[in-house]
Amino acid sequence: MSSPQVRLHQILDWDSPQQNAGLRRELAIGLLQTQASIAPKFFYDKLGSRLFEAITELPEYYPTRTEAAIFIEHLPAIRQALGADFTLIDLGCGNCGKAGRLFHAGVLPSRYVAVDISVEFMRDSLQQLKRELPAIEMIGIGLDFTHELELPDDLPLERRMFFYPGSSIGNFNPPEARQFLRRLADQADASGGLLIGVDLIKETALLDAAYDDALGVTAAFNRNLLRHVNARLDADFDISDWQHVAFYNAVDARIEMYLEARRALTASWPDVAGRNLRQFAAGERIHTENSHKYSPEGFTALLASAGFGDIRMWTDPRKWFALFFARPAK
Ligand code: AVI
Repeated sequence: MSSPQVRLHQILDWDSPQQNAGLRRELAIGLLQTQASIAPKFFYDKLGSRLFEAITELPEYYPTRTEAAIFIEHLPAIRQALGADFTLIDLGCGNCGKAGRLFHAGVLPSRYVAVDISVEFMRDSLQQLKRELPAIEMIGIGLDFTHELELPDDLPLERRMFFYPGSSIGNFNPPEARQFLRRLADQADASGGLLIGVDLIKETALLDAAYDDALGVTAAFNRNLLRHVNARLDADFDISDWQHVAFYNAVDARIEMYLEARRALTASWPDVAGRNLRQFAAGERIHTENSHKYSPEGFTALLASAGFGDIRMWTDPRKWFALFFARPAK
């Protein structure tokens, strides 16, 4: 028996020479800055996506399970907000688990568009979901949507519901988040909307533990970045030289994540002129991620400034996490 079909658009192709050259350039520029940095999108090779899945199961990492509990508690209101006959556009779908749980709970779109940078991982997960729910039209898009959001031309404009759970919005700094949200508002009409999960400001100890768990899974997720960079850039980072550092910066309301050199070392990678070098002193850090936390009022204001109105919010009893629904104000 043939399995039900999903449509795939692979806009991002890590292996196309042109895109690969752009990604290598981006990595090299980041590594050569005074404060070296690697963009968080490089976390998500196949192993990185699996490690992130494992993070979501950790006792310390409360966002995923708190968000799931909000969905269960407020399902009727969420269903009512989304309405019927809509297209769910899942930004950073990962293993499609969150959308799948919504569908199995009876919140059913007529069309599901799964977008992710981890193309292979998304394709496998989407094909599995299609086998479970063959009646829903499913489209997969391999895309770095943090830069551009190119949707298929034949995707109807009406009732586009953007789905951005998990507080991934926190991985942008607030001005970039506003810009990104504005792009979403521009790609829907007044019948559309945005369902978005946001991690809320809370006690420092809880936040620190969520990003530096006792088992070391977040450390592995962070250090795996260097494996991915070695593969992409032909670099020679020795992973055992680097340790995970993560802490809450209360002034900027964000977790900051770094890789810290355990000793003085040099990393190198080839370029047209030979080899590029970056020397690191012992204790020097590579910035790998920020994860911004918001107050309910702060995120409401951000949505409004990005062109959204009719804003609703649901939260958990401890007010650790919030789910917002908003419509483009047109
Ligand atoms: C994907 N993103 C929302 C996660 C977060 O919480 O910022 C990524 C993560 N980094 C470390 N743990 C989880």
